[in-house]
Amino acid sequence: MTSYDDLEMWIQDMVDLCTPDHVHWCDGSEEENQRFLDEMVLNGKAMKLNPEKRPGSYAFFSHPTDVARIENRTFIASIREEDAGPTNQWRDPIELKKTMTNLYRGSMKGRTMYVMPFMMGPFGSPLSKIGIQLTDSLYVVIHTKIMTRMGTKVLDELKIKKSFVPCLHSVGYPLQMGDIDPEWPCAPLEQKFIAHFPEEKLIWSYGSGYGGNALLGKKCLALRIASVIAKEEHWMAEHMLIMKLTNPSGQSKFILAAFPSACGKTNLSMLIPTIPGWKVETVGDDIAWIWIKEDGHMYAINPESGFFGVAKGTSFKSNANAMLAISKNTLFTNVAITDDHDVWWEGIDGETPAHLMDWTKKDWNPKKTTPAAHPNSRFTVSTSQCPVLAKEWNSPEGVLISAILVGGRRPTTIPLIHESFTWNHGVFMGSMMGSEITAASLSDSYGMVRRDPFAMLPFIGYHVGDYLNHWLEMGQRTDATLLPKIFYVNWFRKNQEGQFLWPGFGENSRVLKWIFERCDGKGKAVPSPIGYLPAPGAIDLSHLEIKEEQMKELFEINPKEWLLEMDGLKKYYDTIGSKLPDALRFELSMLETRLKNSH
Ligand code: OXD
Ligand code: MN
Repeated sequence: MTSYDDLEMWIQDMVDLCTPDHVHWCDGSEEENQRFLDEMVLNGKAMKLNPEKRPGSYAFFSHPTDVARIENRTFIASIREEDAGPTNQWRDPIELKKTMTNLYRGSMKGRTMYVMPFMMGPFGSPLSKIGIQLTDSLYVVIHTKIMTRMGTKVLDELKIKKSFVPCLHSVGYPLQMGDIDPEWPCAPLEQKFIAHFPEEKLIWSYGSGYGGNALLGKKCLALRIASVIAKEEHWMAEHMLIMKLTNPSGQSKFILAAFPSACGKTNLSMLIPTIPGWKVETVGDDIAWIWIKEDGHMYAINPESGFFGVAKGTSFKSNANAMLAISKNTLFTNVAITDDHDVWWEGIDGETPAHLMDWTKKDWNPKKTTPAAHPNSRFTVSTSQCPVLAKEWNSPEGVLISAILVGGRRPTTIPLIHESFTWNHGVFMGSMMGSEITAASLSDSYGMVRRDPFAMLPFIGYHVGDYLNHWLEMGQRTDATLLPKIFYVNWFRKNQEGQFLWPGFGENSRVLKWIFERCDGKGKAVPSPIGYLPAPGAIDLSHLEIKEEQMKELFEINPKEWLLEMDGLKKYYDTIGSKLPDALRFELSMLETRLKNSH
């Protein structure tokens, strides 16, 4: 963190380095935002959408080489290599600063440097953190305005908090006299760097203008740097949604869920339950900052103030609330455009139009073999437009957490839901999380699970072994009875024919109901070698057409499959090395023993 007293000096140093033509301090007002949007439309960098169909909304189209987070250009530059651990790309901080300083030198020539003071978390929350991002991209400014609390008000808060995370960003495309500024300036791949300096709590990003590479408050600050601060300060920065679940009697509980990217976190956070009387409301869809308060309970805040959601696949069927949220005042990137200037993407409701402009701005028709919208096309919208926003979402106090869900896409092995025996067993479940296995054959596929502990693989700013240990330590910091219960869910189990066994979407509320009841000490469960399973009949299946056979398959625990899974996990644990906590190897051996004794 950098001291408030050093703010002006830091900015002056960066101005001297990047030599922008102008410096603009963003006030974060609506007027300023509209001015920027108008300027971008005028300069051909934004398309205003049909105000009758999508009022206040704009579309943007990135360079085809700059379309997603780039993990292979993301670096943790800790002083000691071993502090970055085996899951991060390490660079020597002195070397990396030298390389990047050369790139930044003069990189904002012909451009304006925008200074954005922004706050991650509600004003007045003990956990909230301030960042100051310097950027030469207006696209980044208008997105940061939605995704964070940005503007002059943050400077007042800075006088109280006294420190901030400096974030420097340049698209890496200086303009000489007479140069034409392209629609989406960016640097070639080998010049792109998303760099984190964990000791200094400093972020430097160069060469990309897209999403998590450029909106530095999100993945860089709120996850990678915050995970380091959180470990030092005994709290947790996690890749989790926060939802409020209310039962028909009006009692509410708050639940966290960690799923890898593109496993439906946004959809689950806005779910419309199919079981009568139950309600889901949203606190956050991507990031949770969690701490233990004096009462011994865990509380969480959502550090963001907007949704940066994947557009592709979003529809009234998959997420009606998101569709309503994005009906106005929304920024879209790399979607397709209809002839009447509205948005379209694969998976949206309705017929595929006969003609579109695709995300590369070329004519498109259904005969084309390329997708019309980029698979990582995005919408950016303020949380305030979510029709089911929980009233507590902006509370500086956070919300009391009753349950933590972990999960991923697992076509085999993992049942629809199981509950951990203890906190440590739950951390073990989080450590074994993995993303979809694509290989067809069973034995091959076990080696192909991409382990993604707590969905944090690309976002832990330090050694993964230390990270898992931090989870275990957090469990020691309070009475075990006050800790949230941990559950492993798998909506994605398939039968032999490759069909999903569980209908998903709103029907997931049936599983949430059992979780709620378990947290209330009411839901019935039976122990199994892998954890507690719902007792027969404990999951409410009323008015759901699902065969008994299907339910059996959803909950089948095949010891042979699980022992293979444990073999894969051991190999993964070996890659973590000596920093892997002994407690997790112990959980693994206990599970193995239980499985062996069960057949
Ligand atoms: C995201 C991600 O954009 O996880 O949220 O990649
Ligand atoms: Mn995410």
